[in-house]
Amino acid sequence: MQCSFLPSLSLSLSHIHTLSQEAMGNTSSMLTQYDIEEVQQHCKHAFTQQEIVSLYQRFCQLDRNNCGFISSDEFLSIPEFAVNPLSQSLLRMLDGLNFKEFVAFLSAFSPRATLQHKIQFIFKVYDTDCNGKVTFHDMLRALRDLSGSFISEQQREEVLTQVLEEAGYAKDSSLVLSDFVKILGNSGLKMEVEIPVD
Ligand SMILES: [Ca+2]
Repeated sequence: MQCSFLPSLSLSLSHIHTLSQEAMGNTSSMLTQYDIEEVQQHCKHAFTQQEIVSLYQRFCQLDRNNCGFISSDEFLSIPEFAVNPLSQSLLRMLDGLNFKEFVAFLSAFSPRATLQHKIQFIFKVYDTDCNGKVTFHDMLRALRDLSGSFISEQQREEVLTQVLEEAGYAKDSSLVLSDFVKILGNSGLKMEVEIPVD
């Protein structure tokens, strides 16, 4: 699988902090040291404690109705994301996350994330029906989502068939995580998230 087939994965949370303080809510903007450590453990230390505090502020800004989790609508309420939309599969993964899950989601984009961690994340993006196997149809759906109308359905099928064949798989193969590790293991994946620390 060529690098051009990978989703372009980068998120910027920097512009969120321009939202008013009011939107943060009062009680929800507090994290105890215990909470911070728990979240840090949950994301396998992909973020520093300071980054987690900063992410929590962003999370509270996103969670406009203070219900403890964010919806994809709330995510899209940020003008920059609406203009430059995240793919549907990423949005689907973000929908309904609580803070701990939100940090775990973002941890694949951390510079401290391992290659294995990043590949697992990409596998999830491609496994559009979440059954632990990535089929030709899963990939087509993910690519349709990622490439939009830039290429036709027929071109997409042709290119995908060719890429699979070059990697040694038939069109009816089901790829599991270890196949992704094999294919992407040497690709020098770049995934980044920008987290401003105040
Ligand atoms: Ca699947």
